[in-house]
Amino acid sequence: MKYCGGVIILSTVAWLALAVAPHAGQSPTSGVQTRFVEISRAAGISSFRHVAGRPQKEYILESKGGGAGVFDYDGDGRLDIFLVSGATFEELENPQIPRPHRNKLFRNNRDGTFTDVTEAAGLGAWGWGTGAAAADYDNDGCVDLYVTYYGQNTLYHNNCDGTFADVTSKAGVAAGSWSTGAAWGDYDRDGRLDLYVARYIDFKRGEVPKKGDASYCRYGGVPVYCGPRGLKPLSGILYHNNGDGTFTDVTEKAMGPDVPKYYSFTPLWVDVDNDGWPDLFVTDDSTPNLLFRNRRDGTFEETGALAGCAYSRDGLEQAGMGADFGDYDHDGLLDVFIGNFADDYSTLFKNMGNGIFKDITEEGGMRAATWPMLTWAYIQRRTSGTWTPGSSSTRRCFETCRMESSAK
Ligand SMILES: [Ca+2]
Ligand SMILES: [Ca+2]
Ligand SMILES: [Ca+2]
Ligand SMILES: [Ca+2]
Repeated sequence: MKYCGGVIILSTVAWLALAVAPHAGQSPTSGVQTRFVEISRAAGISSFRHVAGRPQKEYILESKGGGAGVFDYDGDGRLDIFLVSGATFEELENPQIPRPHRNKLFRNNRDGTFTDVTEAAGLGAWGWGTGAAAADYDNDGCVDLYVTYYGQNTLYHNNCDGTFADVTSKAGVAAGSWSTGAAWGDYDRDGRLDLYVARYIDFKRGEVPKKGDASYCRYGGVPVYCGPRGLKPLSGILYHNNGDGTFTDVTEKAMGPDVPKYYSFTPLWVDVDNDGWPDLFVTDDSTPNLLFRNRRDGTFEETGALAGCAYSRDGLEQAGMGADFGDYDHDGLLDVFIGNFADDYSTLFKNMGNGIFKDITEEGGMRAATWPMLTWAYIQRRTSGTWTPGSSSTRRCFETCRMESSAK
């Protein structure tokens, strides 16, 4: 979750990041005992069922989660929950059959329970959803919602009366093919939030080999669905907000004609060099991470490799899933932690200043600990203490966070 210009921005692909304050009287790093209890049924949100193809997972499209958006859609000061569902190939290819798998919006009742208001809000559309990003793009005080899909994405304008209107066509932000994460940020500082949409694979089921039928369709010698390596990657899309309800695709103008095509998941707007202009970091699966430094003239320079945050310290591409920035050592520079696929470590890049990063995962004691896990997200414990890379307090916090994460 990022705060930008007073609005909440969420960029989610099966993403959850929580900042938890220490309990009163508790030392920030002294054996915190926060516990999580499963309450979805009691809270009234258990009617949501996420689906993504069949359990056999014949294709990579069937392997992804749906993400969520947690935002205050009705402006009552309480966060509501929007959950994104995928679909099945049968639903995709035969519109005549029932399509029960839908996104859902749950309104916060302020008493620990939620009410399903999907239909009343006009958000019950069907599709193979992948993520959501909420922000007030037209500055009318009501938070709007962008939903990404395998297929055309949807921009919902919040009517400020508990309902939304699909304005995708007028806005011109459908993107297409396979979008994953999205992020709102005002890169040109004109007071209006612009939109970056990460995309993954140019996926067409009929053109993809079956399990085990190609070298990129095996994992550890076992036949698995093909990809992402071996399949055609896509570039992201940068939409400039024109201020009149429409957007313009400025990807080439702002990022150049040779904008990289990678398997992108999670984009984040963040000012990595503290010059007051939002830069863009993109976590990519099995391909280098991207860092677009804002040139302050409406254009960007992609500096991921030069900045030291495109590859691991071993010089390898990692399979980045989710990421978040935070100033873990309180030096005023935002660092980034990236959750990667299993059989590799999740990476902590320390911001060294001037837009340069250093992989300090090993010094932080996190390399071996994160190696076995496929990490989509993590829980960030915000403390008032100062952490030194490699110190026992860093390790202690990390181990505590792992414990909490597994208790979800
Ligand atoms: Ca609310
Ligand atoms: Ca709005
Ligand atoms: Ca703008
Ligand atoms: Ca900047």
